[in-house]
Amino acid sequence: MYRILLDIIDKPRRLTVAVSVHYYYMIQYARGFVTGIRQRSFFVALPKAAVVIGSDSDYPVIADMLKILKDFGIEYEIVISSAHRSPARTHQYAKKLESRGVEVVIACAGAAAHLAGVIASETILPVIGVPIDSSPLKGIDALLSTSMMPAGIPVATMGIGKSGANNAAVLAAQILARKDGDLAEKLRNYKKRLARGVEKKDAELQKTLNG
Ligand code: C2R
Repeated sequence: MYRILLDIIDKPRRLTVAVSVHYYYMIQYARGFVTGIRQRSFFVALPKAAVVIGSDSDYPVIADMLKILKDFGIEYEIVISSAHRSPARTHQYAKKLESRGVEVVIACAGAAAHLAGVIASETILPVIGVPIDSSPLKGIDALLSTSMMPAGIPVATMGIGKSGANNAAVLAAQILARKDGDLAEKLRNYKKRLARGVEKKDAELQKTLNG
């Protein structure tokens, strides 16, 4: 890609192009400070996955999910936005996801969790919902509010809490792997590791029981 660009652009213009690209990223970065929606890093490629949480109190439940995304090598961004408490920010963020190159969204919220549904209403990207067990109803409320969407606006709803959050990362990887052979291979290896883990546990159990 860069080689093709270098061939097309003649030498005197290369500096101009480089400076323009540099300023473009500087402007994007500065804009991030104003809107509160930042790229993960100045130089890093645009994120493929967007993780949205309704509150900072949800973070401990989804921390492992971020590790799974990282292990799969998926560029992601994470933002706090609430469909209830910051509706304008949530709508604005959801509307821009597709044009920013994001390919899959993971929306995580507890209690009366309308976050995933509201994001899904503003984008044609696949939205994965994670119900967080943060309320006295221990996530049952969030599970129903995330999953029981009106026909036409689907949210791929995971199970409640940490395992649901981890599955959201795996499902996001599976969606992205349709266009990414390396990621597909990582997923195949991931499944093999899971199977080996079960065999190991079974061997240990048999050893304990049979001496
Ligand atoms: P606080 O801990 O901030 O009081 O939030 C959050 O996801 C969190 O689990 C309590 C819970 O409220 C959830 N929340 C939503 C939405 N915004 C925040 N369900 C929403 O817009 O759907």
